[in-house]
This record gives sequence, C-alpha cells and structure tokens, in this order.
Amino acid sequence: MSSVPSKAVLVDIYRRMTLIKQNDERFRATIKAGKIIAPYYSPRGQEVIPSAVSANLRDTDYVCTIYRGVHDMLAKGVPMKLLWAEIAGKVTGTCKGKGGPMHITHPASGVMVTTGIVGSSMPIANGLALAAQLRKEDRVTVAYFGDGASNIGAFHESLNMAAIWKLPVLFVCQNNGYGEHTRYEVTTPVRHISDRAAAYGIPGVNVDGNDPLKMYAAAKEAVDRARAGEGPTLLEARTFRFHGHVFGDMDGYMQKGEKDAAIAKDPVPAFRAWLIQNKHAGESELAGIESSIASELDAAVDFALSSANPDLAELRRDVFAEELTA
Ligand SMILES: Cc1ncc(C[n+]2csc(CCOP(=O)(O)OP(=O)(O)O)c2C)c(N)n1
Ligand SMILES: [Mg+2]
Repeated sequence: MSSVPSKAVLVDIYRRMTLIKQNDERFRATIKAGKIIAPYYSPRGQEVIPSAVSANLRDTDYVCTIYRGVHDMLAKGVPMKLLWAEIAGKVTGTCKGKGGPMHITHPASGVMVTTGIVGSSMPIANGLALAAQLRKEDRVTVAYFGDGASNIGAFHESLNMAAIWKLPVLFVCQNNGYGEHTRYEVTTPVRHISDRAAAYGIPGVNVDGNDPLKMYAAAKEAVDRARAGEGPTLLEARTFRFHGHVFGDMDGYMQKGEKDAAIAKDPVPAFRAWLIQNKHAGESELAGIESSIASELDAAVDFALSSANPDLAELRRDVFAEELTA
C-alpha cells in the first residue's frame, strides 16, 4: 500500500468525493422531476479520480475537462450555486447560462474549458501549459478525458507535443470501460492506455482510480514532476461508471452483473468506512461534512431554480471580441 497522506488530506479527499456523490444524486433527481432540462453525463463511480488529483492542485492550477466532467469541476472548486445555475441555463450561471452543462467554464476556479468534442481537452491543455511555461508561471494543467478519447488523433498529437516541449501537463485518462455504448476491448487494441506513453518517451502510469491512496500518490508524483519542469505524465485511472452514457440511457448493452459488482464496491462508502476503521476520522466528523454539503446543495438548487433565464439581448453578447471590451 502507498504511504498514507495526512489526516487533513484524507478527509479533504473524502469531502470532495461526497460533494460529487451528493450533487450527482441531486442532478439526476432534479432532471427526472422535470425541473431542469439538460443532457447529463453522470460521473457516479468516478469520484476518487478528480478528488485525489485536486488534493494535489493549487487554486491557480488549470483543468480542462469534458461533458462527463461535473466531478472534475466540483473537485477543483467551482461553486455549487454557479454550477447548478449554468446547468439549468440561468443567467446567474458560470457562463450566464449560455454554456450549459457541456461547456461549463470558470477560470476563477481554474476550470478553463469543458468540451463535448471527444479528445479536445488535451490540445487545449497544452496551449494553457505552453502559456504558463512562456510566462514563467508556476502552474500545472490537468487534461481529463475518457478511454475512448485515447483513440483520437488529438490524444497522440498532444502527447507528442507536450513531451517535446516538456509542458507542465497531466493527462488523466478516466478509463470507465465504455465509450458511449461500446466496450473498451472492441475499440482499443492495447490492454493499458498508459502503455501508449512509451511512444512519446514520457511516463505512463496505470493506477486503480477507485483507490484514493494509490490515486493520490500517482497524481502527486505526476504533479510534482510537472512543477519541477520535467514534463508531462500520462496517468490512466481505471474506474467504472455506475450509470448509462447519458441520463436516460438504460445501459442494456452493459454486461449483466458488471454494474452491480462495481456498485457493491462503491468507492465513497468504502473510503468512509476505511477512514473510520483506521481512525483517520470519526463518524460524527464525517456526518458533519455530509450534512454541511447537503445544506449548501439545497441552497444551490434553490438559487439555480429561482434564477432568471438569460434575456434575449444576451444572445449576441460575449460572442464577438469587440463586445467583450464594450
Ligand atoms: C470527435 C467526437 N467524436 C464522437 C463524438 C460522440 N461521442 C460523444 S461521447 C463519446 C464516447 C467517449 O467515450 P470516452 O472517451 O470513454 O468518455 P466517457 O463518456 O466514457 O467518459 C462519443 C464517441 C464526439 N462527441 N466527438
Ligand atoms: Mg469511457
């Protein structure tokens, strides 16, 4: 087992995981109740990855993520109220309701882009990392993407470019076993995506993405490497998504029993039990974290649902650069 981080780090990882789980449950319930109409890609089951990565990041570090990225955003610190308002398409959202769930961007928390184009988080991360390198800013950029994205040309081009320029980037592949409705093995000839790093002369690390300690240790090594100017790392985090590709997908294409087996090993209650068993936290301390997140979440949902829709005059604002400076 990897060396155990401090109690403060462990509890902080659990806090982020709980934030993600509670938000996901509420998003699905709110969409099901017809209170929000939005495409929603649940990250349930993948909580550990961005929680352990973000525990190694600073506010000034950058993240580029994808449509299945609510967990990455919450873990990096996008305020719940603004996130909910954006998903609901309200004027109070991170992008004034004009981005919606697929394009949430909140530079104040370091979430620089959310994209629906598979594979496109990586070249954008390279651009941000190159800017930081040229400006001599002490910043690391994380590009999150899925297993399916590793078969896109931009993945290979981005790894090559980041390697040759020693960019301070972490390529974090969240391998949840499926790309849309297709199993990993059907589309990908290598057993480990992390092996592809060898083609670009950078470290490729394969880690159990549902194990907070291993995930934290692997992310730490890669972040430290990037900060020290030693260049990028490809981190493949193995995980599993508990729900279908998008809300409403009944996942009939998934193998019988595999989802139940994954849910039985749900990383959130498992980590909670581990923390208590190993005396890193007490029951009441964790219950306190859970209830304070729940109250903040109630307020975020109320805020989003009671906010106004963008006015028609907003339609063309923020589209052209000259209007940005007006
Ligand atoms: C360039 C491009 N090709 C195809 C699609 C359609 N598409 C949307 S999600 C997806 C699956 C991607 O799977 P993966 O990278 O494993 O991410 P996951 O959804 O599992 O998190 C596909 C093919 C797209 N959005 N962009
Ligand atoms: Mg996938």
